[in-house]
Amino acid sequence: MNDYHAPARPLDQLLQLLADAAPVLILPHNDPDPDAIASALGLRYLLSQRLGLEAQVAYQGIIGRAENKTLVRYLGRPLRQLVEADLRRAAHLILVDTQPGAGNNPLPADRVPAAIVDHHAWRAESALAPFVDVRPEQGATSTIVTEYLQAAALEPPKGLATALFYGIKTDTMGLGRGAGLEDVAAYYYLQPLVDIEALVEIERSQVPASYFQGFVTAIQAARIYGQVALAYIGGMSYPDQAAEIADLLSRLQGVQWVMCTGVYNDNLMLAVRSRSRRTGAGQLVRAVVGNLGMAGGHGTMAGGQVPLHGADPAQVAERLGQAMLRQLKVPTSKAGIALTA
Ligand SMILES: [Mn+2]
Repeated sequence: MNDYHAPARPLDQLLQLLADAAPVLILPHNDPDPDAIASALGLRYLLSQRLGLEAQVAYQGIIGRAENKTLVRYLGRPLRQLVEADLRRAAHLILVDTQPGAGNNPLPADRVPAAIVDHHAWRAESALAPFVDVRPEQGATSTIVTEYLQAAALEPPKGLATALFYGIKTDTMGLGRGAGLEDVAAYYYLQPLVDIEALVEIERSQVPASYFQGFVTAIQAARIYGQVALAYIGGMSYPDQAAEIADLLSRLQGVQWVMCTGVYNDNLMLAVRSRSRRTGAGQLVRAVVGNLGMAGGHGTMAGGQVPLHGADPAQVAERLGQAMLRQLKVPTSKAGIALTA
């Protein structure tokens, strides 16, 4: 499943494919994170510098995390929300940090993207695209795009370098998670080009009061079943909230696996974390979600979403929690222990 699908001379192939000057639309995954945003912008910069082609970058969903909002504000809001007409207008679609059928991008079912650049597990649907660069062994798509820029002898301007650096930094937790040698090389290549003041501003972004309320709710809702922590946090003001809380709970002593669920736009969003080499987060979330929705991710972190279609989200969360415990062979009869009194 983790096949490496990197072309031999990716830069040349990509530029050749898009040299017909037809309109290009770059699509990061929905609710784009820094890695998706930076890789989309890096590709756009490459195309403008090497082909004189002004590609559009548009996303579905929202940029919710305070840090990500600060990042796009700092970059001058270079990407916008996708509208239906964008897809029709574009002759070439490029998917970054996602693949066809992953369930987290706006690619229409009847369109084949011209190019796919991603670091998630290989999906069979990707084989149809004329250009595919999928490298699951790498920690960030920003690393792949940085390599393209280097191959094209293009030094990224300060803003783009900062975004790419932050993309690698967040996706690999500062090179600590799932980073390969290429990520390390790209990270240190970018480091002297980074706008340090801006990066500090981004990382220290202030958050609304609801952010703290979300943590209070989550910590009160958390239940510990041996090495497993489950938390259903109800309504969320942005879809990343479940992931932030899952990250926090995965630091609890003795915990190996975390699943945090919450509601956003009539979907139950899932964030799963694993500290175990035996059962990774990606395989876990796929097993838990099954055919109820979409799921995907890496060994240590993964996510998914289940459309609610009006169902009671607390009940759906409960069922998924039971499925998670069954997967991890925790007796489901066991009562969970609250984190706080
Ligand atoms: Mn990524």
